[in-house]
Amino acid sequence: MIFRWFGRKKPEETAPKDEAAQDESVIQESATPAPEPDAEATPEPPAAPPAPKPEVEPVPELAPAPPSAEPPAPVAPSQVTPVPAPPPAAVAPTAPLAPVPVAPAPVAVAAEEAPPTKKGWFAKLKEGLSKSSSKLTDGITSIFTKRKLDDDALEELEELLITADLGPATAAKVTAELARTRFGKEVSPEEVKSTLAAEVSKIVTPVAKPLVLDPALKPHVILVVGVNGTGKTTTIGKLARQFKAEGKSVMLAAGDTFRAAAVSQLKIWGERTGCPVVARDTGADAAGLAYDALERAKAEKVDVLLIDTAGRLQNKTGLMEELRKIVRVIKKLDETAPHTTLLTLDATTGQNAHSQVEIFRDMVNVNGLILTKLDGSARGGVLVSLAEKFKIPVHAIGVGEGVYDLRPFDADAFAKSLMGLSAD
Ligand SMILES: Nc1nc2c(ncn2[C@@H]2O[C@H](COP(=O)(O)OP(=O)(O)OP(=O)(O)O)[C@@H](O)[C@H]2O)c(=O)[nH]1
Ligand SMILES: [Mg+2]
Repeated sequence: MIFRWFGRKKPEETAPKDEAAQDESVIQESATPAPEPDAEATPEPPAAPPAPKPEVEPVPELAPAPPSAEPPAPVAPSQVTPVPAPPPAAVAPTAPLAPVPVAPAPVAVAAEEAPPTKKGWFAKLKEGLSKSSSKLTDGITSIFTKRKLDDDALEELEELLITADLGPATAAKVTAELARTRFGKEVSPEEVKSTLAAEVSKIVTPVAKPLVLDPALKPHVILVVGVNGTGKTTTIGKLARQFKAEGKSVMLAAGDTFRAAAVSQLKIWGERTGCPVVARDTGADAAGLAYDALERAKAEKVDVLLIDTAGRLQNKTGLMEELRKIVRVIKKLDETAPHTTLLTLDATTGQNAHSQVEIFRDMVNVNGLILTKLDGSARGGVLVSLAEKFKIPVHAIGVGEGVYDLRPFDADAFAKSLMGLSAD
């Protein structure tokens, strides 16, 4: 039997925000570095720790964090034991597409907030997508005010849709559909918007699939991958909260072993959500850590293990190979794992998301997507072209930095919000 956890519950049914405090589980850091898997059990043991250097290579276009003057300080086990409280002003800037961190990012964990109501959720989605939708709706209004749907209008519309990141194929398909039904007629901007919303909804409906946990798996392993700063760690925190609210036991693995701040960031999420975090020292082998975490999750029969990974650009082959190594090593313990390989994509990056999907999919069999930062992105239309091209399930969307800001991807609500229309 398959348990559908996601997208089936109304937001108000989720646990209150202090659920973590009621949970008895506490963060269990490894006081000593976890042993490497032995050579017998793992023909490909993760041997020497990889040099941290490659992971912090300059990442001009996508790195979220400001450079720090401090070099990465190695973290001794004793130093990681106390989990720092979330900083009061922890709301980090929304992933600037700007320069280049050459050192650990500051720990960024947004402050907790109240769960939204269902109505509040649509309003939030609409507000979040307002930058994307205003670009589209302003354009549609200027093209279609008192104007017949002729070839020129269609061409302008197609161009507008392409610049709104829907991609050429989707733009052509959607305009062709409008032409089929309305060509030669005077159409109002409102009609155009609702026709487009219906077409967009048709395209994205097949990928709007909740993440399904298999209760027979102890654990269901979810590996979270993606380019630097796309929201992997934050999404893990949000998912952990949701799983806990469903009554699942959850374990987190701090597979981003390159930066001390990355481990602390996950530990804060672990503390907040009441989930144990398996971690090692900075610079430890990520595949070895993942192996240890899975071994422990199996022994403790936890329902779901979420493995964080270090951000990596899709064109850095060495780093992508490392990701494959994580997959190979955890398969020694469970050949069906990871059961879900989630790619986080930052909606503000627009069309670059396509190359991220292509390469991560080919390297590690990505079978689920999460679009983050749809709030405040003017490029939310990219979700439509991704859906049409790759047909990979979009399990959820991120609409903010808070723990409740991960929502099931509702095709209709998304399509209407993108076109600036109201819920009904
Ligand atoms: N506005 C907004 N910000 C988000 C969202 N998801 C994540 N962020 C923010 O984006 C920044 C990067 O998020 P992380 O979760 O650290 O990203 P990451 O992929 O783990 O980054 P690396 O570990 O450096 O590769 C943080 O400041 C988050 O708070 C979202 O849905 N909306
Ligand atoms: Mg991270």
